[in-house]
Amino acid sequence: MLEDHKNEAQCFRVVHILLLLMMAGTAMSEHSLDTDKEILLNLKSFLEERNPINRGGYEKWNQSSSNPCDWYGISCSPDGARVTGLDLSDNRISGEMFKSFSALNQLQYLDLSKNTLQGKIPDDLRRCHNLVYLNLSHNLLEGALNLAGVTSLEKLDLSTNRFLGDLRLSFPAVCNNLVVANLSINNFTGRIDNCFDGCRNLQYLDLSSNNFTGYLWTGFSRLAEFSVSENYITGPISASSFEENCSLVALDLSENNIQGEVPMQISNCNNLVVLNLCGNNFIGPIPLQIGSILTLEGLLLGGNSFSRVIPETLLNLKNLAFLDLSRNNFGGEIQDIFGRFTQLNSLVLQGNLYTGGIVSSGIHRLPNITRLDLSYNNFSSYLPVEISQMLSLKFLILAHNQFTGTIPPEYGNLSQLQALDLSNNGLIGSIPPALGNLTSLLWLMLANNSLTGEIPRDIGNCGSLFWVNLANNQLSGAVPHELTNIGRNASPIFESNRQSNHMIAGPTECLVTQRLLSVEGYTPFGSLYTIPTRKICRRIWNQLLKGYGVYPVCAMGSSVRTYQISGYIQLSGNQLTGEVPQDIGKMKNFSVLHLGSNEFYGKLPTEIRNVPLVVLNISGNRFSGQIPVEVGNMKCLRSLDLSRNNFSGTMPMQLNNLTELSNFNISFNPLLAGRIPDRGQLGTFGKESFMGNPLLHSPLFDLDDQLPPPPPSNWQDENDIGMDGDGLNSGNGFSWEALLMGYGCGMVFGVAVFYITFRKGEPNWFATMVDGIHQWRAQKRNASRRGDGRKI
Ligand SMILES: *[C@@H]1O[C@H](CO)[C@@H](O)[C@H](O)[C@H]1NC(C)=O
Ligand SMILES: *[C@@H]1O[C@H](CO)[C@@H](O)[C@H](O)[C@H]1NC(C)=O
Ligand SMILES: *[C@@H]1O[C@H](CO)[C@@H](O)[C@H](O)[C@H]1NC(C)=O
Ligand SMILES: *[C@@H]1O[C@H](CO)[C@@H](O)[C@H](O)[C@H]1NC(C)=O
Ligand SMILES: *[C@@H]1O[C@H](CO)[C@@H](O)[C@H](O)[C@H]1NC(C)=O
Ligand SMILES: *[C@@H]1O[C@H](CO)[C@@H](O)[C@H](O)[C@H]1NC(C)=O
Ligand SMILES: *[C@@H]1O[C@H](CO)[C@@H](O)[C@H](O)[C@H]1NC(C)=O
Ligand SMILES: *[C@@H]1O[C@H](CO)[C@@H](O)[C@H](O)[C@H]1NC(C)=O
Ligand SMILES: *[C@@H]1O[C@H](CO)[C@@H](O)[C@H](O)[C@H]1NC(C)=O
Ligand SMILES: *[C@@H]1O[C@H](CO)[C@@H](O)[C@H](O)[C@H]1NC(C)=O
Ligand SMILES: *[C@@H]1O[C@H](CO)[C@@H](O)[C@H](O)[C@H]1NC(C)=O
Ligand SMILES: CC(=O)N[C@H]1CO[C@H](CO)[C@@H](O)[C@@H]1O
Repeated sequence: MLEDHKNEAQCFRVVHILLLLMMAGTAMSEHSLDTDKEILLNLKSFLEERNPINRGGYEKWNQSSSNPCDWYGISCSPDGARVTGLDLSDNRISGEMFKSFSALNQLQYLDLSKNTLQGKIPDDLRRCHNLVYLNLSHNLLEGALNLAGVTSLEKLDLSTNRFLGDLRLSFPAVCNNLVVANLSINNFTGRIDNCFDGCRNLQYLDLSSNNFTGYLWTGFSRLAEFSVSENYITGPISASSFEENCSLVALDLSENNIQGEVPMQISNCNNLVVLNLCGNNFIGPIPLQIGSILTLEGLLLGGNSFSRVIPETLLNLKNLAFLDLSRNNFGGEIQDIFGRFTQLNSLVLQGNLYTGGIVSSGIHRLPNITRLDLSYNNFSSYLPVEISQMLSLKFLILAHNQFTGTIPPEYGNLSQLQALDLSNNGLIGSIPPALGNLTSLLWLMLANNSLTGEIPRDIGNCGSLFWVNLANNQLSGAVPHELTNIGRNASPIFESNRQSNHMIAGPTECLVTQRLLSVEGYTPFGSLYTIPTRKICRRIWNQLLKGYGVYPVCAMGSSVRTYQISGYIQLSGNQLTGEVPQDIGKMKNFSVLHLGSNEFYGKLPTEIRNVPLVVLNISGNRFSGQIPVEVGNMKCLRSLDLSRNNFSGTMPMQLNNLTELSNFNISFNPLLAGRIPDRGQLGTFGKESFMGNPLLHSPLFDLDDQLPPPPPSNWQDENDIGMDGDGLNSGNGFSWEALLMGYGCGMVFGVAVFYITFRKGEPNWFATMVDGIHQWRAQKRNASRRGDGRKI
């Protein structure tokens, strides 16, 4: 009885507890806007904990309104009952990802792109069954990818992260509704050939810049756009991959190891606008059936071993604007047929083995060419005057050939010309004054020829000229003071490039960018860009052409840097003489001045302090007098080389104020006296920076024990630290070799698509243009990827 009572009471208690639990349970499962708000406030404190300063828009949550639907970055269902979208893109969020997104159980849209999120994607995300849009691109997320469970996804963007491993945990699990998937620029590995068969709705798939191996997925022909560029895909392409109803608009297989012939069935893809097969091992003929793809605007076949015959059928491609047949080992005279591609805008034949001249082919009569790149061949004729008839030319790249003779003054008639690159040829004679008529010119690259005479004062008329490289010629005479007028105003050109939806960039952009970036072993980008992919290169180039600064430059006397466009003057390795014009102070748009290994003399003008220089190299001249104390006020200097001159007096202590200096050389100025400080910036440099100066004293090392042997010859020195060569790698793990892999046709693709999508108003999906500097910095890329011997 007592027992019973006890039992009853116990039973009652159990029921009671159960009841309570059930009530609590229903209360918990009853989601509402209030619970959503609760979770968002948890998210807010989670983020605030990890981001004590520099918080994003989420910081204001709850400040203006208690209804979360009004909060920054939040969107709700049409009835306002639940939170359905969260956009914290570009919100300066770092740290790990929030682990309870699934508690927002109506969440359909999640955008955390362009932050610096780290670590793995938490398992919790797999429970977000309603997610339709997930964008985690441009972060530092890592680990294997498992999104199984996120089955409603339509758009997935994981590009530019550090994900690893193969895709099998997520694909085909997330495939049902998937339309867009961007996995590019990660570290994914493994095969792709059976991952996407189940993705019946897929239209846009970007797998570029990963480490995928194995054979190509054969199902791609039902997509609209497919890129697997920059991977390690092997094997032949099977003819059956090109189904009869192929709907591809853009196909990019560039920079892989795909072998064999290109199947003629490719012509089934009769909507193709861009076809990029660059940088593979294709052999055999270029299929003449390509000539029936009348929509084709970009055809990129460089870096393969196609046979030399270009099918006549390609002449039918009325829309063809871009033709790239670089690096195909074509020898002999340039094929005549190129002279008949009158529809072309860009013709890129660099890196072949062409010999002889170019006039016989008739390409100089092509009416609409804006870009002609014949660099890295073996042309050996005189520089053809006929090129001056190509009045639409904007980019003329003839570098690295054996062109001889003089520069025709008629080139001064190319009024649209923005880049003239004739470097590394055998050109003689003087620089024609008529080049001063090139008022659109941004680049003048004449380095490594045998040019003589003076720099014509007319060049000073080139008001938009920003990047001048005349190094390693035999130029003589004084630098005309008119030269200081260059680069005073390039806005009209930049403005017109901004207006132009046409492809202003192109395959040589990495080459030119390389030269731009690496003056004297200094790459302003070295510390900014650790992802040396062709995408970065293309963006930099595009930004430069539009006059958007890509690296920070500081104004006189200030160390505050702002993004602005800034040029260089590279005159080293000539026989230039005279004094540096005092007008030099006007050159506010220049950050690199290289006058090394010439015969300049006199004082270094104090006005130089007005130029926002980052690099100043005047070594190997006959400068004399005091080193101007004003140099100590050039706060942005990172590299200062005054070595091998006749400077005298005391070394100014103000140089110790140059806190950004990482390269300093004052050696072999034997008349220079003074004491080398043991602290401050100058105290950070070793003996090499000061040797050969017996009157200098250092508490740290002995400088007068012996006078070391004289420095190596100027020319040698130029090559060591010059515009090219090994100096390129000097910037903080930034490998140009890696960057240049894929230069050439590979990168045109994006540009071409940019052009096309812009023009047609289609989704701009291959070229996210100028998306800021900050995320480039954030992303780490193995600088040595692509270091696998692929040639430019
Ligand atoms: C993802 O976000 C990035 C950066 O915010 C944006 O450029 C990209 O277009 C987005 N991806 C998709 C598929 O919408
Ligand atoms: C890819 O993996 C390699 C080797 O594990 C590493 O060196 C590199 O930094 C990784 N790259 C990225 C983008 O995560
Ligand atoms: C294309 O054709 C194949 C058979 O050749 C068929 O299975 C597929 O459904 C077709 N695709 C479309 C989009 O029509
Ligand atoms: C050249 O360009 C002009 C203007 O864009 C165009 O009208 C003309 O048809 C083009 N010529 C050829 C041969 O494509
Ligand atoms: C280029 O031409 C020069 C002579 O003009 C010759 O010595 C050299 O071997 C040629 N190079 C190639 C790669 O054919
Ligand atoms: C081109 O330039 C040359 C020399 O500068 C000049 O004599 C000639 O008249 C110009 N030709 C045309 C067609 O403008
Ligand atoms: C081109 O340059 C030459 C030499 O500087 C000059 O005589 C001529 O007038 C210029 N022509 C034009 C069209 O500006
Ligand atoms: C100049 O010539 C040297 C020696 O041949 C070569 O190493 C270097 O690459 C050339 N410089 C440029 C700017 O191409
Ligand atoms: C620069 O250096 C001089 C001499 O060493 C010193 O007097 C001056 O305060 C320094 N100026 C700045 C801005 O640091
Ligand atoms: C994928 O992302 C990369 C890097 O963010 C971007 O360059 C590319 O255009 C994107 N591709 C698509 C298809 O959106
Ligand atoms: C991807 O390939 C690059 C270049 O071959 C290599 O350095 C890197 O280690 C690879 N990453 C992985 C994760 O295999
Ligand atoms: C500053 C502010 O508006 N705070 C409000 C945040 O929301 C809670 C309730 O959700 C209010 O009590 C606070 O006043």
